[in-house]
Amino acid sequence: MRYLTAGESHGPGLTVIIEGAPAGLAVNLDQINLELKKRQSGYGRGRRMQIESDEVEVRSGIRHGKTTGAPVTFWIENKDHTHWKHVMQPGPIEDDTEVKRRVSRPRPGHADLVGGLKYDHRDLRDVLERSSARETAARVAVGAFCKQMLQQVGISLFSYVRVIGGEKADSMTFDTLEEAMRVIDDSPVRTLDPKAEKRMMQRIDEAKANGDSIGGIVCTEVHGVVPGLGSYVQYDRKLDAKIAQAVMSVNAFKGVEFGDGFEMAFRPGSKVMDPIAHEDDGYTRLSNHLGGFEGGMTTGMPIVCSAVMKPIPTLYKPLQSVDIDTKEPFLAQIERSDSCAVPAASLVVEAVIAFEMAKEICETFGHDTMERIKHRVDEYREELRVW
Ligand code: EPS
Repeated sequence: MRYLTAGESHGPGLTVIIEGAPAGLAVNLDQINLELKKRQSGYGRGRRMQIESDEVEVRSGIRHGKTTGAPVTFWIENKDHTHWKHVMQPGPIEDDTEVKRRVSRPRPGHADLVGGLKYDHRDLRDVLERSSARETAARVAVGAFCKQMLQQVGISLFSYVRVIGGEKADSMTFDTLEEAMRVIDDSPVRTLDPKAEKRMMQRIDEAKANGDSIGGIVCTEVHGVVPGLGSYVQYDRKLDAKIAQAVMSVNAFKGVEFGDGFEMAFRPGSKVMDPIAHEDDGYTRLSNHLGGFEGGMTTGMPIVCSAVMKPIPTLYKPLQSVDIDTKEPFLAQIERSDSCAVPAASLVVEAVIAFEMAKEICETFGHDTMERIKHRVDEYREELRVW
């Protein structure tokens, strides 16, 4: 299974083609649209999110509510495009900087300058239109689709915010996953700790007032995982490595860890490995410091993957940069932006992990029909009970 996205931030919209998904999967579009809505609604988003109301339109691969096995195409319209028709028109245009909304002052931390050097774009808008995090709406649609596949085989995911602008959430315990998910959905910053939530929102307000931006740490958990997904036999078959690559591909992410992650550098092995036990249901672990992976394979414990997002580079109080026409130092061009997108990004990270999980399930248990995959996963779970 694979997917490709296309589309610019202020172009007509985003297209995504998912290829290799099994036939016979019942697809709930409302569920996909709900995820898109959640991605748009975190505290700290800018004015653009009031313009957009993202919804997928199916263009191929789903008929009468079920996948056919053919490529699935989703289209998400950019409502803001009506204000950008001239700026984004594909046909030639007279050399009018005003109309083109040409960008000549690269923003530090963005793809602007390096993208310009690489593709010889003297109008940096040709870089920023595609490097924009608008593209992540398409990836959330893919993730929401994949979550419906995973649900069929008893695997569920959720994500939450652990840190925003230095404010750390305490770890919380909940009786059920559903309860935790409800708390996250009710939180404007998608965190589990109500005390930290207030402090995080204060930091966002301060950043906004100062023309600054803040980043944070998000965490995705995957539950109901079968052991043995991914393989130790070759570097490019390790599932933790594939997930790390997917997470690092999300705009503005700078680091990934599994389980206790970077904390492990401060502890001896006896406080890091997860002791093995055997129960009625088969093998289990007495802890989950390693975040659900050994040897690049799932252990069957929940996958716990955290990742750090840098503050958004577009600052209302810009940093020094150089004008690419005059080579004179200037303050970088101000583009409309968000002061914090960490809550939204938690859903994007969850989405890309959902895709890697669904892909791995297909690779391990077959691609053709959802029913067969389901049957094989059930059989495997049964086999492991007595192994
Ligand atoms: C973004 C800048 C802002 C964000 C945008 C990503 O958009 P604009 O430049 O139109 O104001 O709102 O995010 C989205 C559109 C989105 O859907 O997440 C950027 O520079 O990356």
